[in-house]
Amino acid sequence: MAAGLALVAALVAGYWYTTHTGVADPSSQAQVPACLLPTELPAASHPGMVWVPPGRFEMGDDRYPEEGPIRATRVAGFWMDRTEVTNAQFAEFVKATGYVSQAERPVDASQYPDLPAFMRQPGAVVFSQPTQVKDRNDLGQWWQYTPGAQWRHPGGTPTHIQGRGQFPVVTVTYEDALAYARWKGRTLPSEAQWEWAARAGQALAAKDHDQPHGANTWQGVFPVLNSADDGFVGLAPVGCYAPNALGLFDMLGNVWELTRDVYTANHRAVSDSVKSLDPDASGVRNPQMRQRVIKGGSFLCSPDYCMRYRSGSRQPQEEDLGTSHLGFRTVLEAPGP
Ligand SMILES: [Ca+2]
Repeated sequence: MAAGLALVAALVAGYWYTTHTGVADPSSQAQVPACLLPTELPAASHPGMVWVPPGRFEMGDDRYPEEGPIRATRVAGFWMDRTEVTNAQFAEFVKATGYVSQAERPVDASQYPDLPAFMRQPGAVVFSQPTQVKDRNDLGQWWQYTPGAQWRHPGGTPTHIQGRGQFPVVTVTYEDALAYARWKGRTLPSEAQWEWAARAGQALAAKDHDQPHGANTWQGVFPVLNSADDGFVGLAPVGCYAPNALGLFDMLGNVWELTRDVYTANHRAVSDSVKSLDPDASGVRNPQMRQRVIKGGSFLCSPDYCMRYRSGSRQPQEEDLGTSHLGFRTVLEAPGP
């Protein structure tokens, strides 16, 4: 009986942990779901990637000010990872190169003299679901800087990625993502490339702002109630939902994805061609601005709080700060098939 109660208690605790952090319960040995990707043709030119044809489209959206103005944009063809980069893929990179991610390194105190001591420890920002909130403008009620959080422990030290090789790698920074991409002989997508790929050939600006079906987003009342009608409370393994018309999985939802573009408050400030010229640029106009554009929204995007599960949505992300809802995929600028 006691053993039975202990088992129930453990299951309840595990459920709470997973639902509130979106990452693995450290005590759980349960089988973690994985989703089967369609088999690629053996003759695929670049395995794991799909060809995104060139095109001209109306880039942007009008749901939030930072998405406009909608403007005509031309993109050359390129190859793109068909899924977000996974823990298994990032582990392979780390094993081959000995790379130490930014979340594992101490913060340079001279660069950030005003940071409290705990934020100078290696770590990342982790989402934790509160049971109630007083003010939805106070993000600190559900986002916490967590020493010890890094790609192997995306929810903090007690959490792990065992059995989660097919989940998107998270808490990676711009530098980490670019290092991985270069190791593969690739780069990160520009914002225009990413948005064109997510649109999958649709040239006109999207007017549909509805929450997408077939994507890992948030159903319920953010951030206190997550009904997980889409099947996942937290992160989902890559490829659990149908791909878009180009064969790209999870462009919307699951994790936000880093681009190489410097973030500006709207698209009038810097032209797309200038923003994307140099992946190492840490601020085209303002050297203090160390933010990159992220795209696609995440499992935390909900209709009642952050409708950013759209191709035209965009947000800024500090270059050197990892979070538990942020990942990436790579592109290869090479001739088409
Ligand atoms: Ca979900």
